[in-house]
Amino acid sequence: DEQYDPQALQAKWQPRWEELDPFRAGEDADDERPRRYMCDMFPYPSGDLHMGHGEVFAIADVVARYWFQLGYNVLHPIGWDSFGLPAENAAIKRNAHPAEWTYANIDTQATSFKRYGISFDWSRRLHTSDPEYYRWNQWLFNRFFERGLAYRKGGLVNWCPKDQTVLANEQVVAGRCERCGSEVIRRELTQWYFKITDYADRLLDDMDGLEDGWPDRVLAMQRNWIGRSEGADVQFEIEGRDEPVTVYTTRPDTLYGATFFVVAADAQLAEEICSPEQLPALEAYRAEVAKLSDIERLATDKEKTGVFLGRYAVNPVNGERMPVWAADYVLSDYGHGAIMAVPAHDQRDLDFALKFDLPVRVVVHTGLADPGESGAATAGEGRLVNSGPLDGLSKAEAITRITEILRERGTGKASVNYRLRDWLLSRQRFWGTPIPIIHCPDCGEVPVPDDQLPVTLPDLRGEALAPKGVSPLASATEWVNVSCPKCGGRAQRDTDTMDTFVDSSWYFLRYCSPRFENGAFDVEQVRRWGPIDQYVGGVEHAVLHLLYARFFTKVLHDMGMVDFTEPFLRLLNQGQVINQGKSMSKSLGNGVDLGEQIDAFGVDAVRLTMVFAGPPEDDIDWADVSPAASQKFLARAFRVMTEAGAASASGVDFATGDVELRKVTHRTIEEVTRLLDSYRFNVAVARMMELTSAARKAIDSGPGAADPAVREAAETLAVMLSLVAPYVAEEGWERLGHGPTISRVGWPVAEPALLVQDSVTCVVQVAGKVRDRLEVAPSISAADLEELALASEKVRSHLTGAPRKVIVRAPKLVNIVP
Ligand code: ANZ
Ligand code: ZN
Repeated sequence: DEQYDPQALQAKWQPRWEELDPFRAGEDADDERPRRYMCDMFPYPSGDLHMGHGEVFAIADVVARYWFQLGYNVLHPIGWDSFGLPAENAAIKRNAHPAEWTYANIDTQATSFKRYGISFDWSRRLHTSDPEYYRWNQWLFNRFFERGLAYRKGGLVNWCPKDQTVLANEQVVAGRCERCGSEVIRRELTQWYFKITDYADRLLDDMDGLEDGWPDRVLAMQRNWIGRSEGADVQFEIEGRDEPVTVYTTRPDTLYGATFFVVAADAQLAEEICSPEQLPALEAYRAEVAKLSDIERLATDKEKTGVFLGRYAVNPVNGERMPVWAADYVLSDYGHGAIMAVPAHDQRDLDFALKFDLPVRVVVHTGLADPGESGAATAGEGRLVNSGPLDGLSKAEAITRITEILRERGTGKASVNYRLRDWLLSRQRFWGTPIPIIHCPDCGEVPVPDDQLPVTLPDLRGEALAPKGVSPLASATEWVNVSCPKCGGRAQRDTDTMDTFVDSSWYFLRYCSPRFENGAFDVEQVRRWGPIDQYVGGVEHAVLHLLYARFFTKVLHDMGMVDFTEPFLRLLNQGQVINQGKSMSKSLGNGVDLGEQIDAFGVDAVRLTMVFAGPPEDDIDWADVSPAASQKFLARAFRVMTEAGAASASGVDFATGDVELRKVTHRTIEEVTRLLDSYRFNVAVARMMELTSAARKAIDSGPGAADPAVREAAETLAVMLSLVAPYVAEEGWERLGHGPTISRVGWPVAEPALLVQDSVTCVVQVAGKVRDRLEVAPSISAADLEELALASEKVRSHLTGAPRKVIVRAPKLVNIVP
């Protein structure tokens, strides 16, 4: 059959691939091939695969299949991130168990992945909601607990009123729940945390080594999220209070310009300091502040608010009395929850001063207008003024000097602060990993012994899962009440589950030995495969998953379990698939269904469209691309392979083929290789299209289908296409007389002799006589050719000065009139 029928090819090859299983990673210890580890961020099983999946997996598969063709021993696993809220919400709605929805969706997605032809090693498949997986979350929790890296503390936490659970800082976006969009409120709760702040410096410093492999914007987002800030702690006496209050400042050089003092309104300190007369005003103000998110509180354009606390702080360097205020623009959980306000050089302080009529004193002379009058604080460089011993110094000199002075007097010291907070781990929801802790009235927090793991979830379903502010696990009384592993007395299980980001922080290590029974992963196997050479996924994980996974890797490194400190050497963030310039959404009605696209155009055409649309980082507007055109191209490629296969036998000597076509083929090999190495996949596809056209021309109006060069072009095309359109490539390969499968037959290598650029001979005449012949490129410009001709020794020896006239007929003739 000469017709290209994508659905028929899918029906033919998918079952054969399942049988052949060509993408199993080599497990032999003596397998000498160099190894590569490709990992796609694993999917969440919320229904069938969507267009976004279609894009990311198509792009990652180009790289993985390229590595297979290059002869690497490739690990390319797949699994599911299968705990989480949507399953639970669906279960409540349908009065079912979350597992039913979850595993049904996993099956759907697995089937779709197989149809989509992604080069996975299916034998390593894992699901984080399997007890055999989450058992190791618990085991790792125990290790973190032993090291003091998992701890419980009380404090104000982010609470989503709709999902009825706490959220990590990373899950609060612009004051709203990352999942459901509800406005997040603050609640006082005792919760489990991972001590990621212990690793802040290393998380920051090790990013230097990722500069070449990671997108700049992700590095910038992580640096900003960790937010290392260098400055000084300065102690201020408060009149009528024994204890001094410490503030953190990045500008200790401006200490002489501090004219008032501000305490975070919601900090304990505010009521400690407050005079009795001002307490009612403070209480009223606090009630207002409690309604705001951090983002709103910190917004620079927000009208400043605050209350005077009826007290004075004393500036440690000049003894000046400064009124103490409480305000919401100072946060209780950053620095020390109190600041010295320098209105001349800090805009927020200036706004506050102007609102409440507080003094403004310039201490850095910048040459700009007086902030008290202009309303614009000056933060730039300048010389110090009004600052006693600092006068005349630059900003940097003054920072060094004042820090010394404070240290000598014992009222301050250099200090570093981070924006990063510890990772809040506890969730008051059902469908997650139970925290393996037993609370004993006598022994306190007792980890469930390793040999009793996993602590599996009790069998709750439907209404029992409805959010009620405490974990649904608390209602499973039999499950909750246990005896203490230490003293045997009556005790209770912790009823919270872990943030599902714990699951995704180490799954890529589990892939190396997914059935390992003696630990989270086989250290030897991770040594073999790790770290991941190429990680691919969405930029929305820039500060969540990617930061947590880096943290876990470092902890595991410190435990001696992995020998690297960064999990992902290279990171690719694919763009989004949008439609008509907008994100796809139900309300806009611009959704495109991946399954429907595949039914209409075939897997290969959809994959090729995804890869051909543009650079992998760019968004794809589905309204601007044409899967129909992709399908037409694949039909052309199919016919070239079919006709070449029918007209000649495999194994012929290509060297006897048509040289012009051979040159095109080998130049294509050379260029496509280079383009793939630099991740310019869309341009690589364009070159494949050109090769197809060249082969077509050779068949129709050149040496004909039987020419060995046509077969060479068709075989080259098949291997290249196998990265993007595996079905048509596999079929073409078979029609070219080769047998299954094309998946790892080897990447073609260009013959240098065929890469030599064509040249033409240019005649150079002086006064009508031929004086030289030059070999030049056919595409040479007239200006270049003239320069070349005038530079020739043979020509110059016949010239006495500048020529009167030069007539250039590129590329064949230069005529010089002396
Ligand atoms: C005096 C000063 C003068 C400041 C000046 C800045 C400019 P980063 O870079 O984010 O670390 N600050 C300190 N603790 C704060 C808190 N809990 N809430 C809100 N603001 C706080 O910012 C550090 C600066 O933010 C500190 O330096 C302090 O203001 C303020 F010309 O101190 B600065
Ligand atoms: Zn006990």
